[in-house]
Amino acid sequence: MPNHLTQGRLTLTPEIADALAGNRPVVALESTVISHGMPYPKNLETARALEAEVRGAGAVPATIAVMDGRIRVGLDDDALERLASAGPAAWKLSRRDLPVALAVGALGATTVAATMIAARMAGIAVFATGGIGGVHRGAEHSFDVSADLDELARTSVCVVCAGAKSILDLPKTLEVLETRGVPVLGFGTGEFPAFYSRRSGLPVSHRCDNVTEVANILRTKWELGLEGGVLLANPIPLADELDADAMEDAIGRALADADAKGIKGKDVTPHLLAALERLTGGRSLTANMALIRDNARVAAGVAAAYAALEK
Ligand code: PSU
Ligand code: MN
Repeated sequence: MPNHLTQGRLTLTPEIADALAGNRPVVALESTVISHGMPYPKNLETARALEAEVRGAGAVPATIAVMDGRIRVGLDDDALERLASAGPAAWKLSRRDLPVALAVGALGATTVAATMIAARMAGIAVFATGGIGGVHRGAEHSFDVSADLDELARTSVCVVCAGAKSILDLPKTLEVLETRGVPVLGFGTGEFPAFYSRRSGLPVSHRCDNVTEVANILRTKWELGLEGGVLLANPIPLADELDADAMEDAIGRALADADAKGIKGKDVTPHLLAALERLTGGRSLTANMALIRDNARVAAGVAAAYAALEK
């Protein structure tokens, strides 16, 4: 990899390093959604489409993954192909796994938590994903609460998502975010979106109607020394929304299937995503691809507005 910039364990592409040095907008993108969230080759198609979406909206995309003992910030076409074709054979890396994968030289995809860590190290303020991890249904028994929530509490990055899937317990997820001091902003909505549906009936902490307002909130939070993330929830585009009752039915079956098979720990979320895709005849996948592209577009707008404030 000639001409790549290295900073500690990070390897940045020259384009990303230049953009950051020149205070031009950069958007981080995660890779677990590529390896564990979608099947090959739709995952590769989505990864490329996301990068194009970010570029089309005037920012530089930075897809993040772990390869050959380095945190790669910005993946070229070969690297994207390598990760997408590995699929679930790549490690799924959250905060606890990141040092292990680097030390042993594993191929790893970063979750929301690990992508936030890498983005922060690189100096990238805005990150787009599909859905965040959260408090799982039945967490009072399983204790299954995603490390994404703790990361949002401590790492200063704005995460643009379409809310969270109702494979999770959304009221409990929002309670934890409130306790841990994470602003949950609705983009053009006062309601926290439920991934496939634009509505959940649950309020966000504040509604924002434009990217400048979001950027001002980011700057104010971090200037105050209040470290930690901000969640920007952007509802799925109207045309791509799925029927809420049908999805609830599919989610019930996916949960029952995971339970019957005794799926635990970090395998739960990927298992549920794959089951949903089967149960909806691929419609969940199409919706997922559409919403994540829209999030990439919005994130690019936020990154541009934030960069403009720093000028
Ligand atoms: N939710 C989705 N799609 C995803 C994920 C979550 O709707 O692809 C992925 C993200 O990478 C997220 C991770 O950070 O799963 C959360 O995993 P866990 O629940 O094991 O913390
Ligand atoms: Mn978990």
